Amino acid sequence: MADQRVLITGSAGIVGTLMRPRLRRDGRVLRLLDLAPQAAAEPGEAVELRTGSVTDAEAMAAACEGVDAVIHLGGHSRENSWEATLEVNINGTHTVLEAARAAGVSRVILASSNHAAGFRRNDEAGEAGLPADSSPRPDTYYGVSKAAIEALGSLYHSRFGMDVIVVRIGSCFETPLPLGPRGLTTWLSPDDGARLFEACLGAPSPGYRLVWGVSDNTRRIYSLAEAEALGYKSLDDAEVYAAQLADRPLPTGIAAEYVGGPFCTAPLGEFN
Ligand code: 15L
Repeated sequence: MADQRVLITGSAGIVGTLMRPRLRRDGRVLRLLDLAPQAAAEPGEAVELRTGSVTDAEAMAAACEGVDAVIHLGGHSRENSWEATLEVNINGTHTVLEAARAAGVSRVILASSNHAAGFRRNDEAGEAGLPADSSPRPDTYYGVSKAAIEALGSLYHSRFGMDVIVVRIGSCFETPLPLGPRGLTTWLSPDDGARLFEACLGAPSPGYRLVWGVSDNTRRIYSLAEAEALGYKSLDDAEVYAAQLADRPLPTGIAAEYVGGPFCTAPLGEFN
């Protein structure tokens, strides 16, 4: 049987770098696309390195050739100017989806963010957690761009029958420590991140789905039910880091009340 070929955009970014070793599988080739330099292939590592921008239609058309699925992580991962956010995150995602459609790629996984729903109140989350399909309440231009790509993904599913899974990622870092106490709520461990992407790649005929990307943290406020319905099972809990964060100041005011935390008060349009 031919190898499965998975294109990862933004593969040199934080999440891409964490996923590269974790999404390695026999029978799978990872095609890794980024503008930034990437580590050379390790011996035996089945990767195809591509340099290019998600806003470049020609580069994306070439990157999507012969691909079975796309994991689209590329784009600005924090607040930026409106123009840059529009161009890279929204136009870039449109370019990726269009290239995937034209190449006959049947499955696209889009990295959204908790900041698409950043102005939802933490206390909205009931026992099961905030539902993954809560309508957008962005906290930044960045959050608006993530809400827009959720809508684009839905459009490409409805119009072209593509399977599109959108993951509203909490905070995917090696540990929750750089994030402070909020990370005990929002952390998606890298291993759980890989489990979630595997579930997204493997779920039979998912159609359009919107799921939270979070570990089963003791202090979790996002629902896991939607990701679990795809076959995801979290094995990590940020709480194991709680003692190391005990001395760090707790968020206060708006940052404490809303899902987006400090993004809710970050100056709009300013790179941070
Ligand atoms: C995000 O969407 C960012 O990409 C990431 O850098 C983190 O700041 C994360 O949200 C978060 O909310 O912690």
